[in-house]
Amino acid sequence: MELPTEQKKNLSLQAADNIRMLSAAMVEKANSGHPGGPMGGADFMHVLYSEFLNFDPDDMHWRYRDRFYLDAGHMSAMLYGTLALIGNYSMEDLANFRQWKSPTPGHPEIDLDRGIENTSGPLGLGHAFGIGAAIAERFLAARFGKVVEHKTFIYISDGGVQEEISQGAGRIAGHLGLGNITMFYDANDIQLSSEVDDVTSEDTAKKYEAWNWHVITIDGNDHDAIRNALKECVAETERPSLIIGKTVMGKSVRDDEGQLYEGKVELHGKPLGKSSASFEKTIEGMGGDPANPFQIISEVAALYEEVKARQRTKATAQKTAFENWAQANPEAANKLDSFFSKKLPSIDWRAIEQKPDQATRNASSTVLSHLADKVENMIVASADLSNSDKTDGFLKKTTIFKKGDFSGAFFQAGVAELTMSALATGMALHGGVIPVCATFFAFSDYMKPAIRVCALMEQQVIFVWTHDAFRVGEDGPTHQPVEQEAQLRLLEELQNHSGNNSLLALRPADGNETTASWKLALENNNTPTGLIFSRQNIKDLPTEGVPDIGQTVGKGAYQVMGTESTPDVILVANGSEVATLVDAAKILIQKNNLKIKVVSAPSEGLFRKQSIAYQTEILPDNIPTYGMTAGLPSTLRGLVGKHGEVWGLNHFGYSAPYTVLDEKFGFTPTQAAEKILAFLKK
Ligand SMILES: Cc1ncc(C[n+]2csc(CCOP(=O)(O)OP(=O)(O)O)c2C)c(N)n1
Repeated sequence: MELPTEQKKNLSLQAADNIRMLSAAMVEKANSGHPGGPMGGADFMHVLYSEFLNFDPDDMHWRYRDRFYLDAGHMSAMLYGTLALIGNYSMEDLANFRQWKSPTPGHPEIDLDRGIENTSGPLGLGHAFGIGAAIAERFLAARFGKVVEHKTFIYISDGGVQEEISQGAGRIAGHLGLGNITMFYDANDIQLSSEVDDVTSEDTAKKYEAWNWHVITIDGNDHDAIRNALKECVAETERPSLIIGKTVMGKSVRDDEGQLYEGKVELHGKPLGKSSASFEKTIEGMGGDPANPFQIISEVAALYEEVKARQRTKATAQKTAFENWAQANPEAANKLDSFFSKKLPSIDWRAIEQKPDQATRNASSTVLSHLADKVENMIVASADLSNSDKTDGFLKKTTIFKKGDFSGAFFQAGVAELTMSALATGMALHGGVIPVCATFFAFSDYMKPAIRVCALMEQQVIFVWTHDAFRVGEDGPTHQPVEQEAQLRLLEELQNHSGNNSLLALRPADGNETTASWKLALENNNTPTGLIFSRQNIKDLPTEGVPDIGQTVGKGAYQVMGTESTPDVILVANGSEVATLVDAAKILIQKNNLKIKVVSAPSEGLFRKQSIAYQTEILPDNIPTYGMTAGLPSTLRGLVGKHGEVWGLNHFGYSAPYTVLDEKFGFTPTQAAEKILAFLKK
């Protein structure tokens, strides 16, 4: 039965108040957290979830659901409170906010069962994930049509708008005309330690309009205004929409006297009871029971039962339409299913012919060119370096994304590495696509915050980094990666929540290893992978006696060159330094009659996951081991053991042709041979 309009309005407000009360109670009970933002945003959340967002309450994983991405992770209580109204959290879950192993961590972590689409906390990333997801939706819609279409809703706050990534994400969304996006900007004029006016005087509406967004400014606590704005934005299909909701920080908060105490900086990040506000008076003011605040008001519960019933009916109708389509289009439906279920097409990796002695970035290009014909759901991106990072091997076979045309599979991100990484992560979160993004290795520093959260969320994003060493030479020290690989090896070591290495980082040594590394990257669908490629040509490694290259690279480290008896020394490296060590070994064998084993170790993280027996077979700890890396010596320290030695770079490079740098920095085979002899004499 439909309620009369007036009653509906009151009920709507009651539901928002319910979210406010739950949010305040969570923070109060945990004695830590952020009550003010959630209390201001509750009105939008209620209207969105009860009237606009399409989802199936019985199947939160439904592939074609509308997506909701929260940028402001500190407002987690608001999201948990809203999702509690649809039954995805119990009152006990909420009461355990921020506690050990509770499903309600301080900042939300991806949990599709409960409706959490993304991990958020580092401001700015969450909304870029949403925009990435919207790109994935357009990509799939261009191939499968209406049945896969859905909307993407995003929630951003002042902090997210101020983070620089919003410039890249906003530019891209406007440029690509992503009309499937509606972003609510919770503009409450207050941030963590200051008022917004203290840090900016920009006209945010004009800024987004300049990027081709459709912008509406409303009273963000007025339910009818929110409703009308959402209606208008959902109808807009040519441009992304921004609703600037002027909200009140700590809406409905009261002080000890029972007077409203709203819009204060101190309400941002501490329990009401620890501020000049009163938790009890605040809850009472909204009609709740301060002694028992973890409650869903019965009328609100009934309203959400209706919401769920309506959602079920709608989802069922949409699923039936999908089934009809699938029956009429079995081939397309199978393909779509394989995309979402991460089934790869059969790829004949041996058919990929690598030219001898080439740069691994070129070898990567050869692989990409092959994959462009085979892996139809790969999206490759580059931050304006496609002809240098050699993703152009893929680009030559497809076209770039354009407004209204997502039939191609290449995303020119522009010079925006962090944005590109976060968008790629969002594409992965959406599902159905395999995102790849590329730039120079030195600029992986610009991507690190997104890589970290991507790793935490266990998403398959393939990062391609070329120009992997000081051998970018003439470009000077700014472009010469030195400590970057060591950082990635740390991320490999860091375990994700599933107990796996949070990243797979591979630095292949030649063309064959490059093909094998790409295979591993594509098959590794539960963590990000970093592929690190050289700019300069590299001599191929000897393959004599090496079993299947795919398998050996897959073990993280393997023997490239051996000796019948116990070696006098083991040489270990990855990337182009392996070929240098092979040449050094040849000198030492010939001139000094040494017995030498050379090990290529494209991924220490992967190697450490092998059996102890394998690890000791490849790198026994009773034989002197010498490592060489173009990065910081610590890159290889773990592999050479405590008696070993590593030759690496412990300083920024200098500008000069790379052959000169090789000489000056001690990276020629002759120099390596001398250093190894000196090491053995110690
Ligand atoms: C990248 C990043 N920097 C800093 C923070 C710490 N932080 C959390 S919230 C916040 C500012 C919040 O202001 P706003 O976005 O307006 O949220 P509100 O105060 O309205 O809750 C800051 C600086 C963060 N979470 N992420």
